Amino acid sequence: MTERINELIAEVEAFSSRAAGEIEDFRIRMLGRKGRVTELMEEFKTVAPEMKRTLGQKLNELKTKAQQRINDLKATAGTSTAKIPAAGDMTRPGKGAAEPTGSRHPISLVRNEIVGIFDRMGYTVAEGPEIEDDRHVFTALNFAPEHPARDMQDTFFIEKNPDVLLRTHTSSIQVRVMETQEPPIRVICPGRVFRNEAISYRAHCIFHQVEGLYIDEGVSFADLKQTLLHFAREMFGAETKIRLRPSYFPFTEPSAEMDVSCALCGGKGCPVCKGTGWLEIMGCGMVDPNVLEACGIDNKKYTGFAFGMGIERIAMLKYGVGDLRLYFENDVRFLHQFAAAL
Ligand code: 2NM
Repeated sequence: MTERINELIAEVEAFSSRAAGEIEDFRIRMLGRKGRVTELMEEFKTVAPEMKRTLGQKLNELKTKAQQRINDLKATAGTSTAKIPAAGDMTRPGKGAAEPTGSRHPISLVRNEIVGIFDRMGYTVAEGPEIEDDRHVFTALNFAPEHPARDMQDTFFIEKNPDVLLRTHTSSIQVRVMETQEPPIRVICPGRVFRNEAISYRAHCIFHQVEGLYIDEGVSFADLKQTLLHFAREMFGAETKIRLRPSYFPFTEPSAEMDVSCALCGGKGCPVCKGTGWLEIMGCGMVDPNVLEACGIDNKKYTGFAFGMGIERIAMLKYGVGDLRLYFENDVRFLHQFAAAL
């Protein structure tokens, strides 16, 4: 009998469950009316009196242990599922960056960089409508009535109305600024522009420009040069050199194209600068007095300079993009390459 009691004590100690049903079954099997412990209690009545003391103690130990074990298990039964909140364990370590992060478009990156440089020189950003009228795109900017840019082949007109068109440059924003603000004026105008071009790797009917304008008393070509030199050094590095070549635009006189020394070869000549050591990046000049007059600014009192650049071209140089069309296709394989840039 001692042996059977010890076996049952071992069984009680080994038993474990979190399921309330299993624990109740175990209780019935041990302590129920026909349970193992109850059976032994019955048997105990018949043992020899000299055995009663030790066997009685053993039997009590078994009964107490079984009862204690069952009570303990019942107290924790069901907790593993019932008490965990629907969201799961909130203290569990995270899975890391499971959601892929987005990236800025290279055109936005370069635009933000250009705007940032001029912002630090005290320029403010101005924007304007993409659908414009003839006056803001051509007439106020000193384009002659028969200028070829006014032709259907270069400009998108809307519904055959010659006075509703898509802007071909962001200078139309600057006309709106000059019409409404008194000098001193310092604005930087980023935006989309539209030209009726056949799409290829080097031309597109939509592209992006940033143009700048500075008007005050006594503004000279020297101010233009120093401003653009500072811009070039900020944008392409402190070692960058600039050169200005004479050019022509209807809205500036004199006009120039600005080149920067090629950052890839340091000016020695390489395939990117086609052996010249220079890269053309923008047009500029002193605002034509006719433009100031057309916009209601006293051209005896004020002078100004203006400049304009294509964002796609600068982004191509900066990121080594060989085909303009990539900027407009929004292929994620292209866009993801700019995820690290800010
Ligand atoms: C360029 C080149 C040179 C320009 C001129 C003006 C305005 F409105 F003041 F007349 N805005 N932008 C300008 C001058 C733009 O882009 C190649």
